[in-house]
Amino acid sequence: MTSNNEVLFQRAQAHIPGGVNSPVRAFGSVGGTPRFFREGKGAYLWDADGKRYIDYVGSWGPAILGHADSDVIAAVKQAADHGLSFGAPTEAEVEMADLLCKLLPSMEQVRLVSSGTEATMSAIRLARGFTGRDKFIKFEGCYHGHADSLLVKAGSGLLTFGNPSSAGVPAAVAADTLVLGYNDVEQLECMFAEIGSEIAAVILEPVAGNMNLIKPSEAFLSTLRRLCSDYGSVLIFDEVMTGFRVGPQCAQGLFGIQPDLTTLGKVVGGGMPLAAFGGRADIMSKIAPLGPVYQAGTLSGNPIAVAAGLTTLKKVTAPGFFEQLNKSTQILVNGLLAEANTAGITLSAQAVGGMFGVYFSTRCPSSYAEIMQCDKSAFNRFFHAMLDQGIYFAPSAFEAGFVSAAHTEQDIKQTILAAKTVFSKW
Ligand code: HOZ
Repeated sequence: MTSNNEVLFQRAQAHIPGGVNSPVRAFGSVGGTPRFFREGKGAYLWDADGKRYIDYVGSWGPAILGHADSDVIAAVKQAADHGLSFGAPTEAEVEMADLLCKLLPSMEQVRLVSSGTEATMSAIRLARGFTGRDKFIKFEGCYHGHADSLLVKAGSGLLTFGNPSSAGVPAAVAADTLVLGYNDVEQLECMFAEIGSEIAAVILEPVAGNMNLIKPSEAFLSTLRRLCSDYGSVLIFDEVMTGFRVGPQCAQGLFGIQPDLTTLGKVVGGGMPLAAFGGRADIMSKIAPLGPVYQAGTLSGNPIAVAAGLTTLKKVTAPGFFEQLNKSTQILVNGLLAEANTAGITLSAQAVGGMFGVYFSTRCPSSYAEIMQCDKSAFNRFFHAMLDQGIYFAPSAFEAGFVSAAHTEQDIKQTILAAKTVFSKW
């Protein structure tokens, strides 16, 4: 019998390119039909056939409280009653800016935008305007949204579809994007020794989550901090994914490194389109209307999105929140590892806060090259078998997973049990 998901996917393809509004949703690399979801509540999603899944995608990160958290929904409804958008300042966005600067010691000033792409694109422009330099460094497999200069050897959907640099980006635009290896300290030192005084910025995901999950080495982060300070380059932590997801002070708090600028998204909007970039006041003061670097947005600081974000941030920074989330995520990872081990299947896995990575390889990868060595076809098999069992992981071997506060002990047990069933038939 044809499922409603199949019918919708067929229909979607008539007027939406590839049937999806963002490529990673298309199941392109795992094959099969994307699930069309009609409802989410807590840790669960229900698809167009009414089948329930335990969700480990969480809208690609924002749903840290689970879907349709009652406090967030109440705040959104209340804000909506007062108007959807004003294109003018509101008290709530001032409260959001105060809160972000209080939570992150590296953030003296912050500007709200509507997406992670806007945040990273604006941060790069600002770093260039501040330093008067054009070149910047990014790392292979890191994804910083889809602004032209950042779509070079990028992760997420580009990596998933085997086309890490997008067509349509003029060579001249990409010429100043220098791409190095994640965790490759020697390469970094060499690049700075050669042209350090020409580098406007270094941008990185402080825990990479768009080529599956890769942890940074301590030496990598401290070298980055030192070199950027020595050469006057702006260190940008892209915490769109890690922000308030790996700890109450994001990855920078976890690792004790202060970036010059930070980009935020996902959790910060609690499921609504909200993102931010901010950092040192001397850099942020270069933005219009104070300075010469232009950046703007009709829906920036949208009151509904700010209401969802504020409510979410207050809940995730409450005492004990991350202790519980870290524990749940670790139990999931340990359980998957134990079941694979029992079944004699080569699997590694790790967690950072509420993020996790599962790899069909003997050990957790620490570089782009190592990620590429993982068994992708084993992942695809695992993905579909788990989906059949009602467990929804990201449809790509190159995406991190996310646990929410709504995942109960029972949900995680059920997930591990599903993996046991899958591995027993491997
Ligand atoms: N950064 C997300 C995936 N890694 C974005 C989701 C998307 O591209 O649709």
